[in-house]
Amino acid sequence: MSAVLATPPATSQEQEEPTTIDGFHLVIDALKLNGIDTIFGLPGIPITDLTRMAQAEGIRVISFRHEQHAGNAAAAAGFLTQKPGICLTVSAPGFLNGLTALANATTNCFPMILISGSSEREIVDLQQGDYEEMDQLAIAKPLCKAAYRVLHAQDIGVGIARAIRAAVSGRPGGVYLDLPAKLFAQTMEAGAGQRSLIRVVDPAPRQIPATDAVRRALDLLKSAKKPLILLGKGAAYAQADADIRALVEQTGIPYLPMSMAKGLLPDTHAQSAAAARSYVLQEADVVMLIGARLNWLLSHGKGKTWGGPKQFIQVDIAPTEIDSNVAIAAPVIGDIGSCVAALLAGMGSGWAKPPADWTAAIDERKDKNLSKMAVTLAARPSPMNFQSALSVIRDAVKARPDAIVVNEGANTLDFARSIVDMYEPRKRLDVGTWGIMGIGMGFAVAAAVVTGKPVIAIEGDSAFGFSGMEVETICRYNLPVCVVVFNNNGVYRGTDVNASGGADVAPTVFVKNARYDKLMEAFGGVGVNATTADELQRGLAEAIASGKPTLINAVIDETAGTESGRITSLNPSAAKKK
Ligand code: FYN
Ligand code: ADP
Repeated sequence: MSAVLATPPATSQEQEEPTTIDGFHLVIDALKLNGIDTIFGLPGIPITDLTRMAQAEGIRVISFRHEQHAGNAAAAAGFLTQKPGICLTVSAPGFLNGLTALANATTNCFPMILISGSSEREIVDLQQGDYEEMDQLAIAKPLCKAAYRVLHAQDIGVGIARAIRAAVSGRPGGVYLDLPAKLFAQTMEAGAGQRSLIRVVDPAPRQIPATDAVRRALDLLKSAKKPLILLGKGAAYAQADADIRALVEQTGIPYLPMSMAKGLLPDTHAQSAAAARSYVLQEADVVMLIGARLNWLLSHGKGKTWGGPKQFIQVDIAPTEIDSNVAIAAPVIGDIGSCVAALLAGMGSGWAKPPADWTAAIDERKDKNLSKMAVTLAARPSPMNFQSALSVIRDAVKARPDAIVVNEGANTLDFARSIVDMYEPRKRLDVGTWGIMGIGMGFAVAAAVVTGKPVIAIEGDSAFGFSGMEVETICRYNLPVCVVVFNNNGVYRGTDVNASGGADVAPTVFVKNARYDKLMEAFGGVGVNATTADELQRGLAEAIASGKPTLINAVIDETAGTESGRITSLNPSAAKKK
C-alpha cells in the first residue's frame, strides 16, 4: 500500500513502532476505494498537499483557475457518470467560490461532493480570528442536500461513505464535506486506518415503483385522446436509454425533450414534437413527465402555455415533487430505470397507438416550423446572425453525434436549443434549472476529461466572460474543446446607448470587436476569427479533427439578439417595452 507512511526502521534500542497512515492518505484511499478517479479543484492552504498526494496515488487531479469552475466540472462529471463529482477547495473564500456550483448541482439534481479544507474549530467557534475563519458547515447546510464535518482521522471513512451515499441515492444532489486542516496531519495505525474505510455497497439502490401506481398511470395514459410524453434531464441522468426509447416507440406517443434530455432519442425522431412545442403543450390532455419538474421552465404546469385542462402522470424518484405545482393524477415513484421497465412490462402487447388526428395535427405544425427553420438556416447574411452561425454547428454535430455540446448565454442558448439537433443521450450540457451563466468552461473541461470526446462549447460573449480564464486550463490539459464565442459586442446585443449621454458605455455593452480568439492563443491553443459561415465551418472542422484546444471568435451582427432571449416575460423592463 503506497499510501502508508513508512516509519524509519527501528534501532535495536527502540521498540518497533507500528506503521501509520495520515489523514491525507485516508481521504485519498477512501475515495479510491469507492472508484473515484478524478478530483477537480484548486490547491492552496490547507489542501495543497492533498492534491499532490492524490496525484501521486493515481487520482487524476484537474486544477482550475477559480473554484466555481472546478465545482461546475464536478457537477457535470456527476451528471455524466452517476458517480459523485469531487471538487476540492481551500477554506473560506475558496469554499464560497465553490458553493455556487454546489448549490447549482443540488438544484439540478447532479451528484457532487464539495470537499473544503477549513480552519480550526476551536478558533472558529470562539471567533478568535483564524486564517480564513468561517463556519463553513453552517453556511453550506441550507444550500445542499447534506453536509458533514470530520474531526478525527478514524471517521474519514464514514464521512466519505456518507457523502457518497447522500450525493447519489434518491434524488441526486450536492454534498458538502468539511475537513479541518488539523485532520490531515492526524495519524493512526495503518491497519486500523484501512479497516476504518468503507466501500459503499449499492450507493444508489433501485427504487421499484408500486404495481398499483404503474397500473393507474397506464390506465390514464390509455384513456388519453392527446397524450404527450415529456422527458427531462432526470431521464437522461438515469441511463435507461433503451427502455425510454422503447416506451416512447411502443406507445407511439409524441414526446418533448427538455433541453438536457435532447438526444435521449435523436431530435430527428418522427415522434419528436419539439418543433410543435407550444401546440402540444396547449393541446395535450394527458402528459406523462419522466424526470422533469413542473417548474418555471414548464410554466409551473398551468396558465397560457398549457391551454386547456390536463391530467398529469409524473415519474420521479422524489415523492415530495408530486403536486408541487398542480395536482398530479398518477404519480409513479421510483428510479426511472425501474419505473420505465415496469411501465413497459405493464403495457403488454397490443397497446393502441394514439389517435391519428392528434399525431397528424402535430406533424402539420412541425412541418410548418421545420420548413420555416430550413429557410432561416440556409440564409448567409453578412455579418453572421445567430441562425447562420448555428446552422454550421448543427451540421458539425450531425457529422459527429458523439461530440458533447455545452451551451450558455441568452440568445445563444435559446437559438442553439432549437437549431442544434442532438442524436445521442447526455451530449448536451447547459444552464439547467437556474438558467445560470458561468457553467461553460467548467462543464466543457469535465465533458472532455470524463468522456474523451470532442466538446463544442457554444457561448454567448457575456456568458463566456464568467469562466473565460479557464481556457488556460483547457490548454494546460490539452483538451479537445472547441469554444465558439458568439460575439455581438454585448449582453443580449451590442447596440445599447447610455441614456444620460455620459462617456461610459451602456451597462450591457462590451469593448467592440473584441478578439476572444487571442485569449486561446495566449496559452498555446488555436485561435480563429470567423466573420463568415465558411470561416466558422473550417475552424470548427479543423478543431474537431485535430482535437486541439480552439477558440473561434464568431463575429455576429451586433444588432442581432433580443433582450433576455425567449424569456422576455421574466424581465420586467423588457416585458414592459414589448
Ligand atoms: C423547437 N422549435 C423548432 C425546433 N425546435 N422549430 C423548428 N425546428 C426545430 N428543430 C420551435 C418550437 O416549436 C418553438 O416554437 C420554438 O422553436 C422555441 O422552442 P424551444 O426553445 O424549445 O421552446 P421555448 O418556448 O423557448 O421553451 C421555453 C423554455 C426555454 C422556458 C423551456 O425558453 C428555456 O429552456 N429557457 C431557458 C432560458 C434560460 O435559462 N436562459 C438563461 C438566462 S438568460 P413554437 O412551438 O411555435 O412556440 C438571461 O437573460
Ligand atoms: P428538466 O430541467 O430537464 O425538466 P428537472 O431537473 O426539472 O429536469 O427534473 C429532474 C427530475 O428528475 C427531478 O425531479 C429528480 O428528482 C428526478 N430524477 C433525477 N434522477 C432520477 C432517477 N434516477 N430516477 C428518477 N427520477 C430522477
